[in-house]
Amino acid sequence: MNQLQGETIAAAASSSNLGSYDEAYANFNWDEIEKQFSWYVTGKVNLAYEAIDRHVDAGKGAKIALRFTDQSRDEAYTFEDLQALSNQFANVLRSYGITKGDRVFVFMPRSPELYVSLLGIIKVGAVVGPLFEAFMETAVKDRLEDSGAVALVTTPTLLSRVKRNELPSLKTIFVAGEEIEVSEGIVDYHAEMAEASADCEIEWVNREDGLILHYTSGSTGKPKGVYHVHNAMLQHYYTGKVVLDLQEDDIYWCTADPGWVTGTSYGIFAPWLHGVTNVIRGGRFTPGDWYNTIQNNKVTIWYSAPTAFRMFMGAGEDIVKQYNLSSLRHILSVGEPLNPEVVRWGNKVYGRRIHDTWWMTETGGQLICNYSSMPIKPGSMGKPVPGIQAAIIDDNGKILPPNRMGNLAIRTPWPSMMRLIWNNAPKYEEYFRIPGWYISGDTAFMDEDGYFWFQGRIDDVINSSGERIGPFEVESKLVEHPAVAEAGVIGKPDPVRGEIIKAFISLREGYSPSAELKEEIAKFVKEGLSAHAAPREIEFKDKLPKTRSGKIMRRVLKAWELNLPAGDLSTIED
Ligand code: 6R9
Repeated sequence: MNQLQGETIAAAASSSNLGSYDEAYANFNWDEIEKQFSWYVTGKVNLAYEAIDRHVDAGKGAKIALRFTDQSRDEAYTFEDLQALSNQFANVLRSYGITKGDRVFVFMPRSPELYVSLLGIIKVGAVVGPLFEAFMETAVKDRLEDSGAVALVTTPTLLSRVKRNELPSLKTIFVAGEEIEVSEGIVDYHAEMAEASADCEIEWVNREDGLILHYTSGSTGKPKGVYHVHNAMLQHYYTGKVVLDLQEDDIYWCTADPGWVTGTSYGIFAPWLHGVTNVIRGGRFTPGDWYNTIQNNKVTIWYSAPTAFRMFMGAGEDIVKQYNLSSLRHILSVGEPLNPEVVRWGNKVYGRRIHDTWWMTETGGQLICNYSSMPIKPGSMGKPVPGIQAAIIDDNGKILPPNRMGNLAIRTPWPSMMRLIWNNAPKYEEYFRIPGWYISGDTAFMDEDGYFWFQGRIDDVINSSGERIGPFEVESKLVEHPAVAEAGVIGKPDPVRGEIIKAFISLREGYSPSAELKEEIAKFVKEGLSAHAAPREIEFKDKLPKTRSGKIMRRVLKAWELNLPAGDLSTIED
């Protein structure tokens, strides 16, 4: 099915939290994980306590929890600092009547205030809704309206994008900035924080009480509010241990914004549940800035995305040599298929393997991953996390044998599984239409060794002359060509073949579009992959349309091609 299946990169000899994958998988038991938390004793829980206060109670209050840098700030906060600040904000929230179950949104660029606010919201038992700072008026309004948000934390600049008069449920807006003009419903965040007590009685909730609401775009219609509960922390904690491989002295950097689920589950919850030092970098930055962040903070674990790794590959090897990246112990990726070429490049240039991880907003945590103790097959997402059963099934729920492409499905339930789509029960039920399974909407196959190989979103699979082709395989071959920086592949309707493959390509520095180059690239795929997988049409673009989490938006490419409406574009990058 895939000519890459035989290639493996062995695990490094160093020790890891997981140890033998097969043993961990066979002996796994969620009860053992639960025993590590205080709720096992009290029956009540609060994720913010487990992430921050518990470490203070355990005598680690003076340890650095957060190192924040952007163009204008460079600050460090201990666990004790975060405990006090989030207590203060929890008290501010309470003084405005905000209580358990309320939806409170954060709409601000990455800053210490964002992280403090988010923790404070969780401490009062409210449900936090993080938004990308780049959202414009309609995107903000849709989400606040659908969720019935009662409060929002934002900055003076972003406040102008909040249509207050059209949002009757939105009672209070906390504005964090200088010289805030206070008026009905507009509160000066810093002034209130200065007055608030740093002691606070945490709202102890049930495991199944609401934690976070992440809006994510479908291909059509409005974004869906994916609702997660405190119980998800079991998955955050366990995957933090065995996938991120978090250990006491690690300096951890997840590059994702909290507007994306990666920026909360693994940018906040997993690292702090483990009490490690978390590096947060704000602002936009160049490859040099990224490497600088690793070098200056002595980052040991780095979690990023294929779009970033492709950018580094494009920027080349020379720039890597200008930095000392020797602190790095473990590198991970999520969000999109990780092209084998990128894994090979990373292994050569960083001298470290890049570990792909697969999961979704809806799954709340990592489900299929590569582990530091297991061989990597470049191009494969790896194997199910212990405690998770994954399979490839057909549309009737029949489990398919190895090497057959089908629906990537997960046995229900698991601790971080979404519990609701806000206001949209029919949408929720679609994911569970086959009894006993969660249907991801991705297609994949599993090989004889139990490794899973991503093929595409169901809607993206191409059918050309009766052959089913996953766009990812073609895109990965395309980025092996020296001229290609990024590629997005779609099926274009064709009267003879059903569909033909069309590739949209952005070129690397130093290459310019030409008919010869198109031919050469098509030939490269034909010879390297197969004739039926070679694009019959190629179009060069300066940039490909991407989401804020770095995913190439194939449905936008398709809409361009077919002159159709592109659906919800609120998460597009530009
Ligand atoms: C965490 C996150 C989910 C969709 C998912 C899939 C794609 C994510 C991937 C991957 C191939 C990986 N995806 N990780 N595809 N390999 N390692 O990304 O959540 O933004 O909801 O996206 O992203 O198509 O279904 P979300």
